[in-house]
Amino acid sequence: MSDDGELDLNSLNDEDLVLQVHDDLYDGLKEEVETAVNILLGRGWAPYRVLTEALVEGMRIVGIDFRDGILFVPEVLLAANSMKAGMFILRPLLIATGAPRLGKMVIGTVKGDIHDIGKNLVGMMMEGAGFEVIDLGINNSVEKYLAAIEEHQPDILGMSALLTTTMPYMKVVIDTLKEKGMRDDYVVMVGGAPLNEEFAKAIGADAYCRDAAVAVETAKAFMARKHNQLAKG
Ligand code: B1M
Repeated sequence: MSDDGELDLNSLNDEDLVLQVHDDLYDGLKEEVETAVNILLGRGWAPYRVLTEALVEGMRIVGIDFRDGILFVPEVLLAANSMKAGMFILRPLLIATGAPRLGKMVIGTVKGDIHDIGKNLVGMMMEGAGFEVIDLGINNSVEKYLAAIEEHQPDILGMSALLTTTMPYMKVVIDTLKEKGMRDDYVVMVGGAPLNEEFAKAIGADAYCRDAAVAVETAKAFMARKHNQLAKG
């Protein structure tokens, strides 16, 4: 503690500091989260480790108490803003790999859904792996996805949904692609907490991605297959 009673984050060891980030995220203390992220980076932590162990884990805990009615929307919004502030610091570090361009992805959260933290994380990690990412933001109608696909001609369409009520909209988008004879032109990857492999298969997506790291590996595998097919003519 400092003289004014404030906790000096620098005085904590790594383990306690990470636990403190979980608490500060929970309490929506944006500046404290930013400070702790910078301290961990300063101590040589890899950006991905800070992201997963401090921020994503902190948000997981928030999610449990939100589910159980201990936290409510205003508190969770503050937590989400703190998480975003931490991600903002990590973003340039995660994408500054100088990796060659592997492909292009259009990604967005589906209509009726405003959750964007996971989608943003996927976008960052994809950029870090060398993909060009066009982020459509939240609440995307099928028309918005189609317009973006036509404008940007991506290799991959990524969709995110965090609500059981919005995840069926992914099928609307995929069915529309089918109707227009465009389905096979793109790899469709889907993700979000309530989804699973079975759901992805049932709606006709190419892949379900449990998390951002899986999204990157899956996208790389699809691009490798695509390049092999092109090479074979
Ligand atoms: Co909401 N919310 N929320 N929420 N929220 C959930 C999703 C919920 C599970 C909480 C709970 O009850 N436990 C619950 C859904 C229940 C259900 O449908 N079964 C819920 C609810 C009910 C609601 C509201 C309806 C609450 C209300 O108003 N009464 C409301 C809905 C608003 C709307 O969308 N229309 C609502 C609102 C909000 C806030 C605005 C307060 C805020 C969002 C802020 C924001 O995103 N900017 C919020 C938050 C933060 C959450 C929780 C707590 C955390 C979500 C998150 O950011 N996780 C969440 C609880 C939970 O998920 N356990 C909850 C961290 C993030 C890194 O993980 O998003 O899963 P995630 O992303 C992962 C993977 O899923 C995957 O990779 C990511 C990174 O590893 N992935 C993809 C995600 N998208 C992908 C796309 C891909 C690939 C992988 O494409 C290729």
